[in-house]
Amino acid sequence: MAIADAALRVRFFDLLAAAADPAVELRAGLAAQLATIPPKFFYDALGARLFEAICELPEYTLPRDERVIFDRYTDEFARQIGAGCTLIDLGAGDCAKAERLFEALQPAQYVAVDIAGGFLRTQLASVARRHPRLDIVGVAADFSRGLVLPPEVSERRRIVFYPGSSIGNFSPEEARVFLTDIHAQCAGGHLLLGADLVKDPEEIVAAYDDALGVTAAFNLNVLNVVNRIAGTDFASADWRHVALFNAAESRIEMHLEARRALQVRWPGGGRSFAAGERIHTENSYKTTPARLSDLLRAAGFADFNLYTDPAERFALALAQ
Ligand code: AVI
Repeated sequence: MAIADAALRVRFFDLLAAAADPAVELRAGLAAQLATIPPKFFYDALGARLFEAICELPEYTLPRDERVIFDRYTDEFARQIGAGCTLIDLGAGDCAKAERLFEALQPAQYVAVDIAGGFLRTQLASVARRHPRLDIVGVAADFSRGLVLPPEVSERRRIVFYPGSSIGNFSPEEARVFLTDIHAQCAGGHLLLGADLVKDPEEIVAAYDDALGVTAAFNLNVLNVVNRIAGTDFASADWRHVALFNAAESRIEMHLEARRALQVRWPGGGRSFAAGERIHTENSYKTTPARLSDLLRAAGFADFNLYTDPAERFALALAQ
């Protein structure tokens, strides 16, 4: 469904209504023996703002590590990609990372995709004001189970931009399936992918359990989102944020832990949680250059280069 924004020339498509019922998905995850809430539900308007705040935290160095690589290699990326591309920004958020590439890439079309549709719409209005001649398409969609793009998205010289290590929020097998689909959708174009690299576990845990408690607020806010979508009666004060590094899986895990024995109800159901019982809310896999290369190959990208910061904390892959 296109909502014309004639004044700003942003064509906006809300594909969320056509997706599977999120209330059903959430209640099934909560009813499971090991309760889960998928991380895509973090990003309501407040969650998106809290994630922006996380990116400013001293402990969460990932955006700065990634920025070092962009500062050094953006011109080289632009040379390889060529001008006039269709820049498809997955999980666009505030669109800032993609916008920093506009000058070098000179895209013919900018396509921003995000599950936080209202937030994205607001951000795109600002992007359109700053880039009045750019063809802009906004898509509110949950692409975690496959990317569907409206026909208005050009197939010409596509570059799928997936920075920030969101690929790490998929399991390795889910990431392979997801990138295989992206490979097909690139239609011979490029993928520019970010991935956080393994480092000292204490440092990783601090990045997901910061001293100010911003990540705790981000994690707890998901309960408010779930209450709205699934009709549950969570009280965030009954839960505590837990972040731990699972070395065997090379991932940080975020959980919400019940502070006391309690009941959670929703229309047509409910469950009890014992004191200390957890809801698993997010995995964030930390990779190595070798594992990232294997993943790209397995997804069908035969031709790629990896770029890291000097301390090898983060990697960007430009793949074709
Ligand atoms: C969006 N994603 C890459 C972030 C991450 O690091 O996994 C989400 C996040 N969760 C807690 N802090 C940041």
